[in-house]
Amino acid sequence: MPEAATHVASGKVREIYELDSERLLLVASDRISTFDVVLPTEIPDKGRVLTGLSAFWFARTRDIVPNHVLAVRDDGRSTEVQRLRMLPIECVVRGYITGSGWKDYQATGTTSGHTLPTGLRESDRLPEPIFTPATKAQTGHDENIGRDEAAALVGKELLAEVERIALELYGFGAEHAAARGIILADTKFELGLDEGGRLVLGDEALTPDSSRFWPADEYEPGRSQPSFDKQYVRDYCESLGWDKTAPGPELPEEVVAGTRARYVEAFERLTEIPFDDYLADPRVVSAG
Ligand code: PZK
Repeated sequence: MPEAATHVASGKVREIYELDSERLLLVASDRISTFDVVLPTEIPDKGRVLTGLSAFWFARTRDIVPNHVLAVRDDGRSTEVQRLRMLPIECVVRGYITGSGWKDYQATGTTSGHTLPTGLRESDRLPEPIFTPATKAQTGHDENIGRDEAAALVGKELLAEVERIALELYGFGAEHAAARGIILADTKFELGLDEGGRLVLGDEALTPDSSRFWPADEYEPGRSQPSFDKQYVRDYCESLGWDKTAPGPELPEEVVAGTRARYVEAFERLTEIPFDDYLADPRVVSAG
């Protein structure tokens, strides 16, 4: 596929290649992970859904922050991007208390230095979205860090700008998603600096792999929420009594089909573009 490109990095479900000194190619695979394990069965078109959704958000948030996208290739799963100097923090924003934020809150009443109201239930909406930066763990899990620790990594002034941008991006995505029946519970951005030292949004943005999407019509605080995209996979894996260590189980075709349909549904609800139109010409998400 990326013929003369050098492989530079692998994520769990994505690859990065170097095109030249200034450009990288991000390739989103159809692999899916659950409980932190990549499964042996792929979800057809998952990589295209994530690539298209990211490109959609990048196009619509350009006035909030410039982004690294140069072009989405005709295959719909590969994005040519501007090479950046990535910041050494994950820029997480939470509008709801779940995941590691919920764990921190139960243990300390705080997360990333934010003192939260008492009496919150799992998955409750927060009074306002909070910026909860995290370290980039090479292996294992990212660790939430406070403002001082984050400032030590990127500098105080840059951190303030990063926080403002991350909160604005989350607000834009959450409002857009809410109007279409999807709760954007939390999300992670990665920012970098271009050759001029300007902040640029990198990585993927506001996808189900970098965010928690919850179906709004099933929202019920006081418990963990069903995932918009992965719930069939989780339910199936739980039904097997799998111990959640690698290798994960193969998925039956009805779980694959149901999960693919959920990814496509997320794409179509959020973009209001038929997924087939994206397949025919990936540039449709970047127009308008
Ligand atoms: C960059 N990652 C994360 C790891 C992936 C993604 N525009 C950029 N410039 C420089 N570096 C990166 C980017 C971006 N995006 C992102 N690692 C480096 C990552 C593995 C696979 F797809």
